[in-house]
Amino acid sequence: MNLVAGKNILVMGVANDRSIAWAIAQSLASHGARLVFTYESERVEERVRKLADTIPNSVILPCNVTSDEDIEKLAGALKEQFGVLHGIVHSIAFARTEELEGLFVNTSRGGFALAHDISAYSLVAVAQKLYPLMTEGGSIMTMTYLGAERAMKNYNVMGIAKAALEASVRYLANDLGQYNIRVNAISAGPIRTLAAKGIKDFNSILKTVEEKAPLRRTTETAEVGDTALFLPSIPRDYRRSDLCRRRVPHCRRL
Ligand code: 0WD
Repeated sequence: MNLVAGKNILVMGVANDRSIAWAIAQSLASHGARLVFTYESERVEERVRKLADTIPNSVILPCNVTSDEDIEKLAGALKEQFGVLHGIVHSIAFARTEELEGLFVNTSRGGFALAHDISAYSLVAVAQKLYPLMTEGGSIMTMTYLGAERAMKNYNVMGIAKAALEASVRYLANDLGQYNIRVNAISAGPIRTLAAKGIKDFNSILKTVEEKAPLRRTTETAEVGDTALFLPSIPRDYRRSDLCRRRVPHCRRL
């Protein structure tokens, strides 16, 4: 089945083959999406290029989300090369390692601002510049974590940034719904990735999940990938679609 055939989807946040963004990209590509990957800097360009080369027809473009200029250039390049954009996968976060251990009360002003800029505001900045390309409707999604809702050991400033991210998702969804653009966050369980390595004692979080999660195991990135696939696969005119008629008995052809 090709759930996203013919859709142009931007994937931001691939750092390596363990990245959640990479698992999402694989699910989207296996269902026919045309993908554009962004990379933060030359530091990761080669790695991202090698991964992107394994997906036919994919393109890679630079974008450091702390730079408005980069985001504007990205918007220009996407407009020129694709015209229409159907989806954005925002899978980006950053906080200084020293802010991801010990007491949250010790968070610095600079560390707080940096974590919020990269992990929360970047979604707003990207949505702002790219939603005009979503002329056929679309899906914007980001990645969050339980630490937004509960105080979790060592997650600290990232939990506050994720709370800001989740609130941004609600406000963006309210703004962009009128253009048939959905905005969602997926809250994944803890997964051992590069970003997770920065959280002190991450192994004990994984162990707790193995003991307490209903499935008694941690989440696989591929599971997050397939969950993410559902969002851009929703037809533009859902109420007129076969999907709606089949699954919702009271939903008649309008
Ligand atoms: O347990 C986990 N791994 C969870 C992660 C559980 C729940 C949610 N998440 C979230 C993260 O908070 C993040 O929002 O998922 C998202 C993706 O994280 P990931 O896949 O765990 O981590 P990683 O593979 O490191 O990708 C994050 C990437 C960066 O990687 P590095 O490690 O190089 O910092 O975000 C990108 C970068 O590629 N990134 C940026 N991209 C553009 N501009 C920037 C930036 N300024 N900073 C970081």
